Amino acid sequence: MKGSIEYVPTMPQNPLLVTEVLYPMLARLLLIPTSELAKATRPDFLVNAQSPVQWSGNDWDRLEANRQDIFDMSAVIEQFDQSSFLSDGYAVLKEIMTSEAIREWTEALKYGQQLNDKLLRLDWTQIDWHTLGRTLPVKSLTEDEINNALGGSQMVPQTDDEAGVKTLRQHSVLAEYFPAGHVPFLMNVLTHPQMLQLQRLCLGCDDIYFDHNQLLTRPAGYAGGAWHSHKIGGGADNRGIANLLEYQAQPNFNLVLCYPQGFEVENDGGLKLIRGSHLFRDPAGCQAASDEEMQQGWLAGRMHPVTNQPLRIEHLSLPPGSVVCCLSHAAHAVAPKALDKETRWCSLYCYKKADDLSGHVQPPHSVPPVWAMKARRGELPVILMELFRPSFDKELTGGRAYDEQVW
Ligand SMILES: O=C(O)CCC(=O)C(=O)O
Ligand SMILES: [Fe+2]
Repeated sequence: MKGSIEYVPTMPQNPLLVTEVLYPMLARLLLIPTSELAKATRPDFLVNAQSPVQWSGNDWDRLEANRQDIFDMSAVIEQFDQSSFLSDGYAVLKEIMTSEAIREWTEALKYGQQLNDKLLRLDWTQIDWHTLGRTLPVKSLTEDEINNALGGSQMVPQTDDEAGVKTLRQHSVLAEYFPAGHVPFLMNVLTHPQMLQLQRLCLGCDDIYFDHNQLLTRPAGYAGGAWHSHKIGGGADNRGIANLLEYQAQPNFNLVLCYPQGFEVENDGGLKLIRGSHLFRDPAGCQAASDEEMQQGWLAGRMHPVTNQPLRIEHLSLPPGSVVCCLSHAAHAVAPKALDKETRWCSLYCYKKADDLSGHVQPPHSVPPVWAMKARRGELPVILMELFRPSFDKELTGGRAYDEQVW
């Protein structure tokens, strides 16, 4: 009908896992060649010829053939202790990146941010919305909203999809979400044997899976991030204190925060954490807007369940080339960034394990549909297909398509 706007429901988080019949415009998307969908996720104006979502078999072979070390594994082994990691919920690994990795990682994060900024500035009517499974948005971001989001992460408003931001996030058109699909070095890291070895050490098992990947860029003037922790789903949240054996058996997530340029302890966008907080499994209660509120609230009188020492806030300061691994439920926050400081660069890679009791793996929070489709169709290297398996294998997820989560 002329003048009417076609109603299209939003794409489910993991469309290959849902059992209900999808609306035709969404169902179409899952049937087209992945090259067509990949092209729609990379509008011409982004001008990114190297984008891994458009790689051929030769490009994947080249990645494998040219891999260099990213970590000094002897430094990792020296600093990492599995039992401390399980009881602290954190492993702080200082200066473990090779000097070449520091250089390339920093460049990659800057480039990813440039792509994100470029998309924010350009004309979204040029985007092939139909192939992305929705109609042309009726609203645009305002000038202020765009300016506020430029140069940083998690700043684009997305409480609804009226301007199309949720769609651009889910499909990783916005490079801050799944930047490994935009920047070759970040894909190298995601699939790198040394990164995967680190995950196996942290999660304490051989079979590991990918969950999500983001840029976490904190520019001068960043206001700081409140205290929070992340849910796991699958019935493992808000269940009260767990002992270490019970904790290890859960379908845990490992958030890996990679800081190629590090940060200082104060007003530099640095990470703050509370060792032992994860064992309380309390993402609903363990929240606070400031350190003071945390100290007077959730933290007051709490003891580490293993060491029996009072829980306390730590403000980290990290040299370049450092990585922080953070187990599910572990409380963390981010310091503000002063106006006269340089941007803090970070990329987050989140991996996870199965529930030891059921064997099930939680559905991923953010594998873009085109990557799930490539994985299911056998278009990716075997390791990537296995890492992405929870995005398409209903048996592995125990029939779950998503879990209610806040990131
Ligand atoms: O920016 C950081 O260092 C951490 C951000 C964070 O905690 C999050 O995105 O959940
Ligand atoms: Fe977080």
